[in-house]
Amino acid sequence: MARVLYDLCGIDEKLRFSPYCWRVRYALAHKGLDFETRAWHFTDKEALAFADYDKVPVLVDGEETVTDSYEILRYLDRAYPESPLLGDGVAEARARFFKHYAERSLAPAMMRTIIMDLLNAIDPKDRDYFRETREKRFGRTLEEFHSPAKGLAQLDAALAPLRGQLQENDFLDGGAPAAADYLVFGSFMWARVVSTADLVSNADPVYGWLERMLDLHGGLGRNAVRITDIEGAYR
Ligand SMILES: N[C@@H](CCC(=O)N[C@@H](CS)C(=O)NCC(=O)O)C(=O)O
Repeated sequence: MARVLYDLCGIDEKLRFSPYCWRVRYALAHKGLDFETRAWHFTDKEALAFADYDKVPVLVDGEETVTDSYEILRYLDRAYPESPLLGDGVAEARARFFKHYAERSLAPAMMRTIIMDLLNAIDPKDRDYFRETREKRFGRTLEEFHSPAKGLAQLDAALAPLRGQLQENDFLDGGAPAAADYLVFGSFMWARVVSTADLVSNADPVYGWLERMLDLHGGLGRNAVRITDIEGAYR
């Protein structure tokens, strides 16, 4: 049976922007595993009832159904031990730091910068749901939350540890990419797919890493459909 990844789509089914799904796409490519995707919308909760979950990514691998991007990476290491993503013990505990760093430092800064582009990239049938749930989460309207100047300043500060690491290594996991890179890069793919905002200047050591990440696995990220590829969709 084909391996299936339920993957968030936007205004066009080809527009795939979930940072969590991008982690898993890179992880599957890292392991050399084939998969198909099923385009999923925010409001398509019934389509995930079989997994008893309401978010993507969901990976169906034969008899196994696994939810949550980090748990999927752990599952992939258990089921396919070659080319480890997270590793075991101490390595896995350290990799987990990058999940929290991406979710708590990078993503909020990016969200402030690209939120209106993100809304525009979402399928119109999902926009009310997105607005309602996110405004509740932020405690203000999307328009009030939107502040590219603040977001970019916040991002610049949050990138400091990446700069240190990337001045010494080509990848966050050292000489070759693994889970730390994928956990963090998923957020950059999210921004890249929905927005044309320049988040990182080309003089920044992070920029070279982004370019290397885009080229990995046969240009997986570089070849992804972006909002600008969809006729009439970019504001
Ligand atoms: N902890 C989860 C988070 C997954 C998540 O939040 N996915 C978003 C898409 S980026 C989602 O499906 N949201 C559904 C919703 O907001 O109702 C993971 O790492 O996979």
